Amino acid sequence: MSQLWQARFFTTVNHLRDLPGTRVPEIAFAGRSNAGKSTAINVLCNQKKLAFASKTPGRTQHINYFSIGGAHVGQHRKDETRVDEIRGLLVDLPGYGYAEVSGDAKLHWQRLLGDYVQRREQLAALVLIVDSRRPFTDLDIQMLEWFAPTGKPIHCILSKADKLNRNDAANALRQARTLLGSYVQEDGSPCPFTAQLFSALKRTGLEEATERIETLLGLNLPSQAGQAPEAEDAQQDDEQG
Ligand SMILES: Nc1nc2c(ncn2[C@@H]2O[C@H](COP(=O)(O)OP(=O)(O)O)[C@@H](O)[C@H]2O)c(=O)[nH]1
Ligand SMILES: [Mg+2]
Repeated sequence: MSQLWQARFFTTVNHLRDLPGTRVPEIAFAGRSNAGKSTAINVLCNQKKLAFASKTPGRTQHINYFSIGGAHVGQHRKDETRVDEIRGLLVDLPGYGYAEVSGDAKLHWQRLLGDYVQRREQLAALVLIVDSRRPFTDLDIQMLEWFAPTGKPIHCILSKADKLNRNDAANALRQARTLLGSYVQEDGSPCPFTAQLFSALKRTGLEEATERIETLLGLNLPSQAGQAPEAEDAQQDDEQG
Protein backbone atom coordinates (compact mmCIF):
# COMPACT_ATOMS: atom_id res chain seq x y z
CA MET A 1 0.00 0.00 0.00
CA SER A 2 1.37 3.39 -0.97
CA GLN A 3 2.02 5.80 1.86
CA LEU A 4 0.40 8.47 -0.27
CA TRP A 5 -2.92 6.76 0.44
CA GLN A 6 -2.70 8.22 3.97
CA ALA A 7 -3.04 11.74 2.57
CA ARG A 8 -5.66 13.93 4.11
CA PHE A 9 -6.55 17.60 3.98
CA PHE A 10 -4.24 19.71 6.12
CA THR A 11 -4.77 23.41 5.35
CA THR A 12 -5.52 26.02 2.67
CA VAL A 13 -3.32 29.08 2.17
CA ASN A 14 -4.01 32.29 0.25
CA HIS A 15 -0.88 34.24 1.12
CA LEU A 16 2.75 33.23 1.52
CA ARG A 17 2.79 34.62 5.05
CA ASP A 18 0.27 31.94 5.98
CA LEU A 19 2.35 28.98 4.79
CA PRO A 20 2.49 26.32 7.51
CA GLY A 21 5.49 26.36 9.84
CA THR A 22 5.98 22.61 9.38
CA ARG A 23 9.58 21.46 8.88
CA VAL A 24 8.88 18.23 6.95
CA PRO A 25 9.59 17.98 3.22
CA GLU A 26 6.82 18.97 0.85
CA ILE A 27 6.19 18.15 -2.82
CA ALA A 28 4.23 20.66 -4.85
CA PHE A 29 2.03 19.80 -7.84
CA ALA A 30 1.93 22.48 -10.52
CA GLY A 31 0.37 22.61 -13.94
CA ARG A 32 -1.86 24.46 -16.28
CA SER A 33 -5.60 24.43 -15.57
CA ASN A 34 -7.25 21.28 -16.88
CA ALA A 35 -3.94 19.42 -17.24
CA GLY A 36 -5.25 16.72 -14.88
CA LYS A 37 -3.56 17.81 -11.67
CA SER A 38 -6.44 17.20 -9.26
CA THR A 39 -7.25 13.87 -10.91
CA ALA A 40 -3.60 12.79 -10.63
CA ILE A 41 -3.44 13.72 -6.93
CA ASN A 42 -6.67 11.84 -6.25
CA VAL A 43 -5.49 8.70 -8.04
CA LEU A 44 -2.04 8.81 -6.40
CA CYS A 45 -3.70 9.15 -3.00
CA ASN A 46 -6.38 6.59 -3.85
CA GLN A 47 -9.16 8.99 -2.85
CA LYS A 48 -12.04 10.22 -4.95
CA LYS A 49 -12.35 13.80 -3.73
CA LEU A 50 -9.14 14.75 -1.92
CA ALA A 51 -8.20 17.36 -4.49
CA PHE A 52 -11.38 18.65 -6.03
CA ALA A 53 -11.37 17.71 -9.74
CA SER A 54 -13.43 20.48 -11.25
CA LYS A 55 -14.94 20.90 -14.69
CA THR A 56 -14.61 24.67 -14.17
CA PRO A 57 -10.90 25.38 -14.37
CA GLY A 58 -9.27 28.41 -12.77
CA ARG A 59 -11.53 28.43 -9.74
CA THR A 60 -8.99 27.58 -7.12
CA GLN A 61 -6.47 30.36 -6.66
CA HIS A 62 -5.15 29.14 -3.37
CA ILE A 63 -2.66 26.55 -2.15
CA ASN A 64 -4.04 23.35 -0.64
CA TYR A 65 -1.93 21.21 1.68
CA PHE A 66 -2.39 17.48 2.28
CA SER A 67 -0.52 15.67 5.02
CA ILE A 68 1.03 12.20 4.99
CA GLY A 69 1.19 10.54 8.39
CA GLY A 70 0.07 11.96 11.71
CA ALA A 71 -3.55 10.96 11.25
CA HIS A 72 -5.49 8.00 12.53
CA VAL A 73 -6.48 5.61 9.78
CA GLY A 74 -10.21 5.59 10.52
CA GLN A 75 -11.56 8.34 8.28
CA HIS A 76 -14.85 8.52 10.19
CA ARG A 77 -13.14 9.60 13.40
CA LYS A 78 -13.08 13.34 13.96
CA ASP A 79 -9.58 13.38 15.42
CA GLU A 80 -6.92 16.06 15.25
CA THR A 81 -4.03 15.47 12.85
CA ARG A 82 -0.96 15.11 15.05
CA VAL A 83 1.32 17.66 13.44
CA ASP A 84 4.50 16.31 15.03
CA GLU A 85 3.88 12.95 13.35
CA ILE A 86 3.42 14.29 9.83
CA ARG A 87 6.11 12.82 7.58
CA GLY A 88 5.53 14.83 4.45
CA LEU A 89 3.15 17.22 2.73
CA LEU A 90 1.62 17.28 -0.74
CA VAL A 91 0.90 20.77 -2.02
CA ASP A 92 -1.75 21.46 -4.67
CA LEU A 93 -0.79 24.75 -6.34
CA PRO A 94 -3.29 26.90 -8.25
CA GLY A 95 -3.60 25.90 -11.89
CA TYR A 96 -2.36 28.48 -14.36
CA GLY A 97 -3.05 29.56 -17.91
CA TYR A 98 -6.78 29.87 -17.57
CA ALA A 99 -7.75 32.58 -20.06
CA GLU A 100 -10.59 34.12 -18.10
CA VAL A 101 -8.60 34.88 -14.96
CA SER A 102 -8.44 38.67 -14.64
CA GLY A 103 -5.24 40.74 -14.65
CA ASP A 104 -5.14 41.20 -10.89
CA ALA A 105 -5.73 37.54 -10.17
CA LYS A 106 -3.01 36.63 -12.67
CA LEU A 107 -0.55 38.93 -10.93
CA HIS A 108 -1.50 37.47 -7.58
CA TRP A 109 -0.89 34.01 -9.02
CA GLN A 110 2.52 34.92 -10.47
CA ARG A 111 3.73 36.41 -7.21
CA LEU A 112 2.36 33.58 -5.10
CA LEU A 113 3.70 30.77 -7.27
CA GLY A 114 7.00 32.40 -8.20
CA ASP A 115 7.87 33.26 -4.61
CA TYR A 116 6.68 29.91 -3.31
CA VAL A 117 8.67 27.70 -5.69
CA GLN A 118 11.80 29.85 -5.52
CA ARG A 119 11.93 30.47 -1.78
CA ARG A 120 10.15 27.75 0.13
CA GLU A 121 12.94 25.84 1.87
CA GLN A 122 10.74 22.88 2.80
CA LEU A 123 9.89 22.35 -0.87
CA ALA A 124 11.80 19.18 -1.77
CA ALA A 125 10.70 18.87 -5.38
CA LEU A 126 8.13 19.91 -7.93
CA VAL A 127 5.75 17.61 -9.80
CA LEU A 128 4.81 19.33 -13.04
CA ILE A 129 1.66 17.99 -14.68
CA VAL A 130 1.57 18.56 -18.44
CA ASP A 131 -1.12 17.28 -20.80
CA SER A 132 0.74 14.77 -22.99
CA ARG A 133 -1.16 16.02 -26.07
CA ARG A 134 0.01 19.62 -25.68
CA PRO A 135 3.54 20.91 -25.83
CA PHE A 136 4.92 22.76 -22.81
CA THR A 137 3.24 26.17 -22.61
CA ASP A 138 5.00 29.46 -21.77
CA LEU A 139 3.85 29.14 -18.18
CA ASP A 140 5.16 25.56 -17.90
CA ILE A 141 8.51 26.89 -19.11
CA GLN A 142 8.23 29.72 -16.59
CA MET A 143 7.91 27.12 -13.82
CA LEU A 144 11.04 25.31 -15.08
CA GLU A 145 12.96 28.59 -15.23
CA TRP A 146 11.89 29.62 -11.75
CA PHE A 147 12.76 26.27 -10.26
CA ALA A 148 15.98 25.34 -12.11
CA PRO A 149 18.21 27.69 -10.04
CA THR A 150 17.13 25.98 -6.80
CA GLY A 151 18.91 22.80 -7.95
CA LYS A 152 15.94 20.74 -6.71
CA PRO A 153 14.29 17.96 -8.75
CA ILE A 154 11.30 18.27 -11.05
CA HIS A 155 9.30 15.20 -11.99
CA CYS A 156 7.16 15.86 -15.03
CA ILE A 157 4.00 13.80 -15.37
CA LEU A 158 2.67 13.70 -18.93
CA SER A 159 -1.00 13.23 -18.21
CA LYS A 160 -3.92 11.78 -20.19
CA ALA A 161 -1.59 9.39 -22.04
CA ASP A 162 -4.67 7.25 -22.80
CA LYS A 163 -5.60 9.89 -25.39
CA LEU A 164 -2.50 9.11 -27.44
CA ASN A 165 -1.53 6.02 -29.40
CA ARG A 166 1.65 4.22 -28.42
CA ASN A 167 3.79 6.00 -31.00
CA ASP A 168 2.58 9.51 -30.18
CA ALA A 169 2.96 8.83 -26.47
CA ALA A 170 6.55 7.71 -26.97
CA ASN A 171 7.21 10.85 -29.01
CA ALA A 172 5.67 13.09 -26.34
CA LEU A 173 7.89 11.48 -23.71
CA ARG A 174 11.00 11.82 -25.86
CA GLN A 175 10.29 15.49 -26.57
CA ALA A 176 9.65 16.24 -22.90
CA ARG A 177 12.91 14.54 -21.92
CA THR A 178 14.80 16.52 -24.56
CA LEU A 179 13.40 19.79 -23.26
CA LEU A 180 14.03 18.91 -19.61
CA GLY A 181 17.52 17.68 -20.50
CA SER A 182 18.38 21.09 -21.94
CA TYR A 183 18.38 22.62 -18.45
CA VAL A 184 21.81 22.68 -16.85
CA GLN A 185 23.09 23.91 -13.53
CA GLU A 186 25.83 26.50 -13.05
CA ASP A 187 28.53 23.84 -13.14
CA GLY A 188 27.17 22.49 -16.44
CA SER A 189 25.67 19.31 -14.98
CA PRO A 190 22.08 18.50 -15.99
CA CYS A 191 19.23 19.67 -13.73
CA PRO A 192 17.61 16.72 -11.90
CA PHE A 193 14.55 16.75 -14.13
CA THR A 194 12.69 13.54 -15.02
CA ALA A 195 9.54 12.72 -17.00
CA GLN A 196 7.05 9.88 -17.41
CA LEU A 197 3.78 9.06 -19.13
CA PHE A 198 0.67 8.86 -16.96
CA SER A 199 -3.01 8.09 -17.30
CA ALA A 200 -5.34 8.46 -14.34
CA LEU A 201 -8.06 6.80 -16.42
CA LYS A 202 -6.06 3.67 -17.26
CA ARG A 203 -3.80 3.93 -14.20
CA THR A 204 -0.71 3.67 -16.38
CA GLY A 205 2.44 5.06 -14.82
CA LEU A 206 0.80 5.08 -11.40
CA GLU A 207 3.42 2.86 -9.78
CA GLU A 208 6.29 4.84 -11.29
CA ALA A 209 4.82 8.17 -10.16
CA THR A 210 4.09 6.86 -6.67
CA GLU A 211 7.60 5.55 -6.22
CA ARG A 212 9.18 8.75 -7.51
CA ILE A 213 7.08 10.96 -5.22
CA GLU A 214 7.69 8.77 -2.18
CA THR A 215 11.42 8.91 -2.87
CA LEU A 216 11.40 12.69 -3.36
CA LEU A 217 9.54 13.06 -0.05
CA GLY A 218 12.00 10.76 1.70
CA LEU A 219 9.18 8.40 2.66
CA ASN A 220 11.19 5.35 1.63
CA LEU A 221 13.72 6.10 4.37
CA PRO A 222 13.22 4.96 7.97
CA SER A 223 11.18 7.47 9.99
CA GLN A 224 13.20 10.42 11.30
CA ALA A 225 10.65 11.27 13.99
CA GLY A 226 12.29 12.46 17.20
CA GLN A 227 15.78 12.44 15.68
CA ALA A 228 16.23 16.14 14.96
CA PRO A 229 19.67 16.50 16.67
CA GLU A 230 21.18 13.70 14.56
CA ALA A 231 19.89 15.36 11.41
CA GLU A 232 22.10 18.37 12.20
CA ASP A 233 25.15 16.13 12.61
CA ALA A 234 24.42 14.53 9.26
CA GLN A 235 24.39 17.94 7.59
CA GLN A 236 27.81 18.80 9.08
CA ASP A 237 29.20 15.51 7.78
CA ASP A 238 27.96 16.43 4.33
CA GLU A 239 29.74 19.74 4.42
CA GLN A 240 33.01 18.16 5.47
CA GLY A 241 32.78 15.51 2.73
N1 LIG B 1 -8.83 10.78 -20.61
C1 LIG B 1 -8.36 11.26 -19.46
N2 LIG B 1 -8.92 12.37 -18.91
C2 LIG B 1 -8.38 12.85 -17.78
C3 LIG B 1 -7.26 12.24 -17.15
N3 LIG B 1 -6.95 12.96 -16.07
C4 LIG B 1 -7.83 13.98 -16.01
N4 LIG B 1 -8.70 13.93 -17.04
C5 LIG B 1 -9.81 14.86 -17.31
O1 LIG B 1 -9.32 16.16 -17.56
C6 LIG B 1 -10.16 17.16 -17.01
C7 LIG B 1 -9.36 18.07 -16.07
O2 LIG B 1 -8.89 17.33 -14.99
P1 LIG B 1 -8.55 18.01 -13.57
O3 LIG B 1 -7.90 16.96 -12.74
O4 LIG B 1 -9.73 18.70 -12.99
O5 LIG B 1 -7.47 19.09 -14.05
P2 LIG B 1 -6.75 20.25 -13.20
O6 LIG B 1 -7.42 21.52 -13.59
O7 LIG B 1 -5.33 20.22 -13.68
O8 LIG B 1 -6.86 19.93 -11.75
C8 LIG B 1 -11.27 16.42 -16.29
O9 LIG B 1 -12.40 16.38 -17.13
C9 LIG B 1 -10.69 15.03 -16.07
O10 LIG B 1 -11.68 14.02 -16.02
C10 LIG B 1 -6.71 11.04 -17.77
O11 LIG B 1 -5.75 10.42 -17.30
N5 LIG B 1 -7.30 10.63 -18.91
MG1 LIG C 1 -7.74 21.08 -10.23
